[in-house]
Amino acid sequence: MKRILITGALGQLGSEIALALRNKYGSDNVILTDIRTDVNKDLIKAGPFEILDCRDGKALHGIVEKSKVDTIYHLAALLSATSEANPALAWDINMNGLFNVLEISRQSGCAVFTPSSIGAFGPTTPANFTPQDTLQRPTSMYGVTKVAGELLCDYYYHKYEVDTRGVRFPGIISNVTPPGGGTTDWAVDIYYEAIKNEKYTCFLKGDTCLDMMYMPDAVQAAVKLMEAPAEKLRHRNAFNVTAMSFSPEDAAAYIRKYIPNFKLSYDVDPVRQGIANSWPNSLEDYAARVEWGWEPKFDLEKMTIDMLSVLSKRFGKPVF
Ligand code: AKB
Repeated sequence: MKRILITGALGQLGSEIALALRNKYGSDNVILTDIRTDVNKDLIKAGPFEILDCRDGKALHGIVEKSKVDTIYHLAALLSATSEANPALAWDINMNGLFNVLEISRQSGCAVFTPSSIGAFGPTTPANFTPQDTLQRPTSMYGVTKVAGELLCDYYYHKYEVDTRGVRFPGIISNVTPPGGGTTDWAVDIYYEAIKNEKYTCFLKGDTCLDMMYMPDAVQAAVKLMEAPAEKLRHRNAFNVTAMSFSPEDAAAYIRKYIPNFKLSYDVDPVRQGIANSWPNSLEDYAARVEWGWEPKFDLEKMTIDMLSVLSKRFGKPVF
């Protein structure tokens, strides 16, 4: 049976990957770590949990050895807008955290999943159907750490045979744990505000198209890639994956099918708009499909129906 450690386990992605892995491998075999304890208390209570700052390599090593960990899902990182507001902290957390995870994995023989992002691309990357192997010259600090992270993971694979794997996640939409500090956070907020207030003020321009994915597909991507036979993987760090590409106007049009009075207005944040403008409009994810069977289940319509039905029940505001 696998022994898995997750860093950043209480965050948007971590909290749902943690649940999926605990269901699959048993709660006792999935050790959650995070710097906080004030959120997702049910997850903390349901199995092993340790307070951990991934920049503390000694503490991380101690948990890996004590719990006989063989696989690390390294999800602790600052997202794009927070990274741009504090580039030094972003470098410290995103790079030193990853370096510690890789070093400990080299010493203890762990496999490592690390998410990269569409943020690893930049304004000189082909913007439409962005290929798997292409120019990567990002202009945000988040992007710099993501490209450096991809290269570092490749380095540990080639030099030390650490089984490193990763995907370039687009914006992830979920209704469990909110994201924080990302450029794509609007795509979550718009559904909450549509249900709660029938209106939303977006911080990106209405025609800004970005890749997105619903959380069940994101969880599936991480778990499926980590279970893929190694000999099938030609790429490792990191695979393009996408499920849909849409703009605030597109999302609003789908929401209006169920909430006809929904109003979308704008208060554009130049920093996040600048980051979004430097990212691709849509990715091509052929390598992931061929090498490990990536296949998303949710498009914009299916996701909109699911988001609205979950949130309408939660907030007692029926829309269907
Ligand atoms: C962000 O907006 O920073 C993230 C990402 C696309 O990596 N959601």
